[in-house]
Amino acid sequence: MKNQLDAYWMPFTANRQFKQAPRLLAKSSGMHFWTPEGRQVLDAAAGLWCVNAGHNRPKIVEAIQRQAAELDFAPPFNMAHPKAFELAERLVELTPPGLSKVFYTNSGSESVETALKMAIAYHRARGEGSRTRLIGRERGYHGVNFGGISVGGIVSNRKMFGTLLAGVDHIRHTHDLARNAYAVGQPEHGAELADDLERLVALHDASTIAAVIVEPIAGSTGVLLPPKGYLERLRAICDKHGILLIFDEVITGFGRTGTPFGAQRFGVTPDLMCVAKGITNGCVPMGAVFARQFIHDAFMNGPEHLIEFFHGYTYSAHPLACAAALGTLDTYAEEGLLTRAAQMEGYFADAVHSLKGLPNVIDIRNLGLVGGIELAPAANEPGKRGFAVFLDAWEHGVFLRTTADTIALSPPLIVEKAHIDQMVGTLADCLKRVA
Ligand code: PXG
Repeated sequence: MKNQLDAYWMPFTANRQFKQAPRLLAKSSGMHFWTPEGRQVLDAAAGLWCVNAGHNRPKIVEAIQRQAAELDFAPPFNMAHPKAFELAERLVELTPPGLSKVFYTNSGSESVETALKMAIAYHRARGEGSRTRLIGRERGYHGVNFGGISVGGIVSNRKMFGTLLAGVDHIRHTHDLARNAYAVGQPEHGAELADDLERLVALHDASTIAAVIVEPIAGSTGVLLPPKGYLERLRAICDKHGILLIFDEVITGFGRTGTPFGAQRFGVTPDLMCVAKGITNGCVPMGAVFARQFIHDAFMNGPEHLIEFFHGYTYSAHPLACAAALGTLDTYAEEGLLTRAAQMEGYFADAVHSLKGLPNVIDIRNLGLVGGIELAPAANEPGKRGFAVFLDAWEHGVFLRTTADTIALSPPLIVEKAHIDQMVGTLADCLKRVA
């Protein structure tokens, strides 16, 4: 057994712990995984915030199978295939007005790099080449490539990797247990934290700043919700200073908050919007960046035979991914999944907030079909308690995500009340056992 597990260096995993007691998945369907031994496990994490329509949906499976047999690969540079255009048209029907152009990538991390490059190149294309600075936010997660970890604000994802990108700064995060603990939905306090962007403008001058990137809801860092009025204020400050606003909607995209995108739920439209995950229901790697028309148009000058944006990937608009995405959008549309989280939000909120008072719980947060349960860290051992809950829940039939000592629930959008009861009931028992 040891040899069989040796060669694979696993991502974002405690490799030595895992290989002593591996957790393997062999099959999936709907709301569930099965282990190789045939044990059924409820998926309370939509895989990794991506399987929004549930597992192994027939339309998506068939679309991938058909596509693989018909056109396996089409070079994306100077060539294309019909589904790439069809998908782009379908996607922009779902976005807030103005986000009318789609650039394909293969992951959330690539979407972030793409958006950051677009922002800098956009300003240069329109003659403001001094705007090169990128602003992120403390505790932000924007994938793992160099641009993303530079604007990101999770220390452990940054500290091992040298000096990162130059010319990056960060606004403060919005997490405030003292004022907002146990808020239901968006917290009341903290809109003024958006003014931190004014501080950075005063420090660096707006003429040096290209863009600000934030997640509407920060997921990986432990489910941090935008305070009421915060995103609106960030938008207004960006407008005032000619700074582009980038939303990283890799987690909030495709129905997680009860609208197709978080932008619609929060009523704030960014200039660039990064997505991935739910675009193909997690079945084939794919990401995309949505851009406002004026950003795209700024590139469309110069001789017509020349490339306008020197960027793209071998697998941009991959036929299998486009087919999977079209099958996914059909499934979302037929079952009303992009708004279903709004219908389930009340029941889900009551369920997660019922965990208040259990051992070590210090906050509970929710919005749409996202729940965060924050635990007090064990003395001198941050993350240990969260990991113990993850393991205990897995052993008791529920797969969930923990980051440090926050438990994140983000079930597939097909979730029924009985599943919510099971995941929250199991979690309640876990918290009692692990305490
Ligand atoms: N941006 C955001 C907001 C994300 O959540 C990425 C970018 C990167 O996507 P790729 O496809 O390159 O992984 C993500 C990814 C967690 C967790 O524990 C979440 C992600 C990745 C790993 C762990 O919540 N999201």
